[in-house]
Amino acid sequence: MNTIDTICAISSGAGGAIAIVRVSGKNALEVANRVWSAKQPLARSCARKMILGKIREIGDDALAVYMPGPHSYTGDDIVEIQCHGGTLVSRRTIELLIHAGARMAEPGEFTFRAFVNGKMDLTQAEAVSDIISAGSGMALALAEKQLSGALSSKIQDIRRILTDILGDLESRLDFPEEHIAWEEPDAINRKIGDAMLELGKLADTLETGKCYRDGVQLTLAGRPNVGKSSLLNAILGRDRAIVSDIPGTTRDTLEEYAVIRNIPVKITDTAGIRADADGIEALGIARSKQSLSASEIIFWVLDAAAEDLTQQLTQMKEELENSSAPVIAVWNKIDSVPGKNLPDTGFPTVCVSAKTGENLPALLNLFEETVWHGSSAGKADVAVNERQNELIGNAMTALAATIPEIETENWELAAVQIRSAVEALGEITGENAGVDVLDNIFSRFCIGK
Ligand SMILES: Nc1nc2c(ncn2[C@@H]2O[C@H](COP(=O)(O)OP(=O)(O)OP(=O)(O)O)[C@@H](O)[C@H]2O)c(=O)[nH]1
Ligand SMILES: [Mg+2]
Repeated sequence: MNTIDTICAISSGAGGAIAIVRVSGKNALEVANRVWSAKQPLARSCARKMILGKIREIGDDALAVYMPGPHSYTGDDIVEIQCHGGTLVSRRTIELLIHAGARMAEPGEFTFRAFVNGKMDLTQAEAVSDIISAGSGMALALAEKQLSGALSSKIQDIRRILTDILGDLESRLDFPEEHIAWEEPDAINRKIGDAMLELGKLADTLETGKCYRDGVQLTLAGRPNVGKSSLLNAILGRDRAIVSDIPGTTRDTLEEYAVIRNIPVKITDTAGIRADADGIEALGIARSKQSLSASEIIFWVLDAAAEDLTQQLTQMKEELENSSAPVIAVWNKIDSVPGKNLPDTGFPTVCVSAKTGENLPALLNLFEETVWHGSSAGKADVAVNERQNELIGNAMTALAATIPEIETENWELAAVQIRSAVEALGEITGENAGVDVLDNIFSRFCIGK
């Protein structure tokens, strides 16, 4: 991706009534005016105003707006043309723009330009991608905070402290004879320790970020007829799965997406598991077991109204023997046996009625607590991704190696280590990011962003 060409792409999603075609680069105005026309061409005098005109060749009505750099999304001159949606008009407009001198933008190229032009750093560019793919309000809120620079400023604060220390170490190496007021080794190490603590806190938000960005896999399992599908419907608030009093109603696994307590969740309703099944039912049960092993949280549903409570518990323990995911035991159908004494399941347990909705909020609360392992992780205001976490890990390793060097006043080695920590943090914000890192990040964007 170079930053010289004038680039264009359809920036709006597929299928809308209106399409937004974006042109960015030093010739944006000239190129756009060759394709779009009105009484007056687009010019600086009408910057940031929407003007009604036409796409020249097609004669199609289209609004256009000129946003001169550097006060535009990319920092370059931008023209955006709003034409009729559907593929024909917008594609033809792109063809005309290319004919007029623009080139098709690569995925993420507009945001890449914004990064190169200093409109945002790398964590903010990553946030743009997160905003587009956000699957829940919380994922969106986190991405918005990151876009506004919440993560960048935390990283920059730590980086600044380390850069100051590096300056101190380098001056000792450069002017060993001078009596400058250098900091005591203990004081330097205290600062490094504080920086490591802050970095550790950021690394701890990885799990939160994963949950909010990628969601959590929840499986509803149990023997036939206990009310798994009824529970799915109750959680979703609509009749998604077929429910009947015939055991073995759900034959195949069934997947649905929901947002529970702000957490995006893929819920899998499964075929009831029992020992002596054959034919199609046995195939369905094999799938239930596959889903259990891929699950990150399991609701094991039990029938509180049945007679064989202890047998149900024995089966549950057998089936979950090899499962590593946290389990919540759910006694269902308590509406038909109010006040019944139920045995201890050995797991965190909630009694509910999928039929009346009784106690469903308690189940969802327990689900939320389980996702966050009872910590306040879900309330984090920033959440790092895998890439950022790895670099934080590198920085922490380098800082840990700096401490003994400072203790023994081995300034040269201390400076080498701390410089590599500073560089790792710089790679998070993009200051030290290599071409391959940038390619990798921006190639994950969609075209037009
Ligand atoms: N009284 C009462 N009945 C319920 C409740 N939940 C489910 N049922 C009934 O239990 C029967 C089985 O419900 P399903 O939701 O189909 O059970 P399932 O576990 O999905 O069953 P399979 O798909 O066969 O494994 C139906 O007749 C439901 O109406 C409940 O909370 N209270
Ligand atoms: Mg079912």
